[in-house]
Amino acid sequence: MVLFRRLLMLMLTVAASSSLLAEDGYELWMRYRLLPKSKRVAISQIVCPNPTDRHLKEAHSELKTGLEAMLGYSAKVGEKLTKQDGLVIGTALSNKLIAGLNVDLQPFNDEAFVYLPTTINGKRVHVITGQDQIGVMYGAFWFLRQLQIGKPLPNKRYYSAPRYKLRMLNHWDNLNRSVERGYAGQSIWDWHKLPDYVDPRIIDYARANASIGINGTVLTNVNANAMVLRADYIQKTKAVADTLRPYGIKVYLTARFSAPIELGGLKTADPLDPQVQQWWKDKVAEIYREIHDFGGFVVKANSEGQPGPQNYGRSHAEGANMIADALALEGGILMWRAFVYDDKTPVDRAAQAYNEFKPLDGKFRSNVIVQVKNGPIDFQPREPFSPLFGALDKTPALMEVQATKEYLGFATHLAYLGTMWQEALASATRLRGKEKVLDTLTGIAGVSNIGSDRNWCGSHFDQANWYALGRLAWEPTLGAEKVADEWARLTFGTAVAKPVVSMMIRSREAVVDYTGPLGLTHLMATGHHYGPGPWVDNLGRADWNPVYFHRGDRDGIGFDRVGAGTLKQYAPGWREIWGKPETTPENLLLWFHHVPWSYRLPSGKTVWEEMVARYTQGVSEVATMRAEWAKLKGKTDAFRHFQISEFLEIQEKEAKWWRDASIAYWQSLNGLPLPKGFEPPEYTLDYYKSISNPYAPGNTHTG
Ligand code: GCV
Repeated sequence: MVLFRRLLMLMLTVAASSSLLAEDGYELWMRYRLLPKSKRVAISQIVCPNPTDRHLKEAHSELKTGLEAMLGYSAKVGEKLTKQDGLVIGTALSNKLIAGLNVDLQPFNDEAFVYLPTTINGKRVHVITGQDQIGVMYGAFWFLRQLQIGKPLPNKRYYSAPRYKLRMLNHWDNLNRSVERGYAGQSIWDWHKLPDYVDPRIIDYARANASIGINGTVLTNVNANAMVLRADYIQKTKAVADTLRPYGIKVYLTARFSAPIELGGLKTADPLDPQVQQWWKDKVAEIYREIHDFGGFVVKANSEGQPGPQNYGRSHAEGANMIADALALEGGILMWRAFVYDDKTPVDRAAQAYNEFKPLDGKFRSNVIVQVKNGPIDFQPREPFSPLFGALDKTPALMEVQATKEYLGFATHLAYLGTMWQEALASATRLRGKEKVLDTLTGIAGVSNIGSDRNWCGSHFDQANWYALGRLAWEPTLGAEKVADEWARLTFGTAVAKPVVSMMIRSREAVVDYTGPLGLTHLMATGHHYGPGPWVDNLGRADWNPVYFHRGDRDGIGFDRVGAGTLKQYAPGWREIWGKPETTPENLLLWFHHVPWSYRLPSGKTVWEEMVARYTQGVSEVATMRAEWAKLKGKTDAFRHFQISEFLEIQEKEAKWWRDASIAYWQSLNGLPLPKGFEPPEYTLDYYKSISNPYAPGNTHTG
């Protein structure tokens, strides 16, 4: 059987590399396949008088390639409108035909675009314009997307403007090309060959990002290596920046707080030391001499062993402001992460970011943005939103989400994260005047899931998370389902979109169910975080251990965050809802409360019965997804279908592993029998405890 599969895989790989069946995922959502006749729009000409201008060049070339492939002929390219059906692109300044239309662009920002179906000199035209050429480029990608999606183009003026200025990718990529929490091969930044050789793949990366509106990328890991600030590495970064710039993408780096010592030979990195301050000013000036539009830095300080201002008795604000002052001279920004925990183990780790940053609100320079993870702990399959959203009245905040699925099954588990991010973004803060979390943000940053794998993300479905990141950062109210529908149509074709979306929409909840239902959290194995480890209790600090987070014992389970005082970090409206087990929604019950195993839920089931049911439901949901995917055989290309089938099989096996290991462990605590009708775990708890995967991917440190 295994041999047969290998052979099949080989045959499919060969087929996939031929031009006949080139569906290996490399093209992402920009596949531009020939449209059915009924969906083809007549475009005989593309009118773009300045096709070599920055952003217009990229728009023009993408339109040419995309339209030719989708329409099956090449549109004439020129400055004058001579044909009956044209696509007219540019700004009023760059295109006289557009100037003549007097399109009102006033309410929009410079990244927005307007689409206008109209007539010029009696000829039918589609106009794509904006205040700036970057808007025109976004409009071009939008236009191509509309055609591919197979829905009719708007029949009147349509516009779109990004909600947030900062729509960022954060690569956790090390200089040795390993990727922390990366499951898609090596880093796409080949630092060794840069700056002399820039892999053409970087252009495709830029196209993909531009097509979904991402406009900034942090090239390096937040567990930072100071060397990236060395003169030769600045040249390497410059080469990447030069390649991404035409697509409207700015480059950022992570700054190691101790760089003045490591690179500059200083004795200290104390932010109040004038020599240290000068070092950062000089370093920033050096970067901007080479990269005039460098975006700025991201800093992880005093967290998980990273150096920071607290090493010198200074606050996060003092540390951030020192680097921010250097950046301000050049127009750069500083994203200072709120994912901190110092060496004193707090009563509740979920409380720490708020405890540290709320008192500093108003103390940061205006070019500092505090970067806050979506939940208070760490990208778990389910957490409530971080209480810092909306609580920082005078400091802008960026929401950090994780596209790479460190806690949601790595690359092989199907987990569409659009639903998870939507849950956080759409949460009501219940603070007066700040209705939803998404209203409190300056931007969204997603920890990248991109690597050197041919399909970029380690699995075909994981591309959807990159896609959703860009689309939701452009417009956070779009809705996870609509985004999934776009992606499915673009990636697999319109015919199978419905069943694909249905799988995607249920997928994250399935992972929650088989890894940690009812608000349980942080139950994974140590280090690599692959697989279950709810029994782990031997790590260096209390709040690294799963037992710290679930607090299960003979009598009950869950973390009492009311008693711990953490609930007070949320607005009074939430305190009322989450303050009592009876009013807390089931999906966060054990996050906020410690309850007896016999605690009865509104359904009449006890917590224990419900937990077993949910674990089991998670596994059967994956089995259902497998069956649904199997039905699409022959309706999608063979290669991707095969690989996804194999991954779903892995997911089902691992979901069962999570279920069985967890249930065996909880039973060892509570001594309760399984509710009627449920299968016992396949193996003993000792067996599950003995599983060891030292080489599971992604567990790297600064390289
Ligand atoms: C980059 C979690 C991850 C770490 C990561 C850290 C962070 O703890 O396991 O790999 O480090 O978050 O966000 O800084």
